[in-house]
Amino acid sequence: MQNILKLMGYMRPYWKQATIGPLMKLIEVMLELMQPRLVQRIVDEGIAKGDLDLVIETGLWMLGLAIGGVLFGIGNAWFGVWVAQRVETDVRSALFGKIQSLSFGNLDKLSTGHLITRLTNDVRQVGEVARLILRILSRMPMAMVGGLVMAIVTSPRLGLMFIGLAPVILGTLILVFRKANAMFGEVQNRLDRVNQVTQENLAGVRVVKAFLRADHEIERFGTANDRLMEQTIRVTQLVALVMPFMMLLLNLGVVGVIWFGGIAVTQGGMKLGEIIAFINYLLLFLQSLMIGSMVLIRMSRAEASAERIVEVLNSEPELQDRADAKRDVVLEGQVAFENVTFSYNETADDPVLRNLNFVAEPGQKVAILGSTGAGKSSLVNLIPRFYDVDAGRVMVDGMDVRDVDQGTLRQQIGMALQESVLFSGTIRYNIQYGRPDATDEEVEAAARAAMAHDFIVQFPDKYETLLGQRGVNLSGGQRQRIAIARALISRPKVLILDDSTSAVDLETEARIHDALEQMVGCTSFLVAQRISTVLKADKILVLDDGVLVAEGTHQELMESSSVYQEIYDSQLGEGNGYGGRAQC
Ligand code: DCP
Ligand code: MG
Repeated sequence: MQNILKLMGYMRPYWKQATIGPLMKLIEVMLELMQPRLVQRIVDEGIAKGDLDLVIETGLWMLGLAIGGVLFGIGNAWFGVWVAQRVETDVRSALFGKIQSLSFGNLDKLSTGHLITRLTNDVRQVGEVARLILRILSRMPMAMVGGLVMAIVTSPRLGLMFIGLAPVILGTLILVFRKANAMFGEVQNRLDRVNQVTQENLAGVRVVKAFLRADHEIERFGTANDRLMEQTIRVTQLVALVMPFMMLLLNLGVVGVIWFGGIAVTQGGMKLGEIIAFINYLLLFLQSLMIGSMVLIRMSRAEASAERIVEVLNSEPELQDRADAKRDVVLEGQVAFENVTFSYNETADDPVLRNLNFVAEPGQKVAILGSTGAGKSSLVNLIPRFYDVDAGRVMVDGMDVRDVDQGTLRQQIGMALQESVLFSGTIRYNIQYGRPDATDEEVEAAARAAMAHDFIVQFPDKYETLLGQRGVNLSGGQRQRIAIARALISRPKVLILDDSTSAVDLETEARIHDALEQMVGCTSFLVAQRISTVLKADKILVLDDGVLVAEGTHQELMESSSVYQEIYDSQLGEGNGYGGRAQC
């Protein structure tokens, strides 16, 4: 229960309301505790002695107390909901904020499906627990202790009944509690799986349709869904057993009281009102115990959720800024790799990049060429320090990127990631995403440089055209060009385009590169598959399986690098074979 209790710490800012609410519950219970005594008075002193005035007077008291109880109950509900809802919202915000602060490395490990479950279902569970604690559980101590004390005060002899019942009830509760706890954990795991399958399916629903795999997906989803159902049924059935069992014990208790009490009454040692009052206190005690234990079971269910939330909240971003990290430095744009070795998984014995060395001077255009999987994206991701190197150093302007504040560094690096992800919103919003205070002229200039202006103005709404989620209503090449404009708009000192023109036709691609050429003062890294893209670069880096096999201008490489010549021949040389065609 430690995680759920930890999250209840989010009540702290609202401690006043979180205290007033349960206090009101306390008063409500106290008023309730007086009722059975009044009933006893009506029966033993009013009815038995024919004193009508006493009956009416006591009745009015009971009515007044009942009304008071309702009012305090309403107050408790009001404050309970008020606080619980805020706790839920605050936990959700904290979680969301934490996710934003995590590094690429952390995010590679947490799947989107899991994060969505945490942000929605898990957070709701925590809010529900806060509500239950403030509204129901706060009743338990007072009702149980008060009920017990009042019952014994009312009738010490019948009070012995408690001693027989209590161990049985408590024992059962603890047993069920333990078992349910573990089972609820499994429910959450299976719910995770359902969410993961759903999320993956929705993200790739077009692929599913293209490959006619809907049946397979339905089956996959069905399996996960059924497994969730089975486990939920199992645990719900277990918990459902508790109520009838408790009712049985409760009724046995009542029968016991009436049995022994009845004998005592006929023998003249006890009055009828005493038994009635005692039964009422017994009921109050047992009901609170039952409802309270239900709440505890709910809490143990929420513990699994809380654990997953706390796990994210406690995770530290893999990349931290040093305390003395340099802020507010203005970059010239020199980038250098010194003996860089990098792998995503430090235990892997085959690193993704091995012993890389090169220097890109400010303003140079550097092209990175290499087959798929060679490590091109990995290389450029090291420049804005999305990941840390295993060995060696990545330098900007002679500073190790680990010595520069991440914000300062990334602000001056414009990047179009390999997968051009856009957000729902207008085209202008998406371009301005790179620099929210950019003016309309700057947006247009960036769009022109990225060869996006012409197609944007052909839309009826031009820059105000609304994009769907992830920019679905654009073609792949259009999306790439908006992503380039987004990278350009911050007028970065270092520009990285990771295969950003792969879906653009050759002519437009050439024009984009011409436009980039005009942009002075920015060091650019162009990851490319096509050799035509790299012909004009100041420097071409040829990567092969994580190793830098050649470096130089087109002319130099044509003379010195056989790997480069091969690529050239296969794409632009005689025959233009694009070798190794797949057979149809
Ligand atoms: N890799 C990994 N974990 C990631 C990303 C990549 O383990 N989060 C691995 C897969 C490849 C290697 O790293 O074996 C290099 O991947 P890159 O994405 O750097 O490769 P490229 O960018 O060169 O390939 P492509 O041209 O397909 O984009
Ligand atoms: Mg790549």
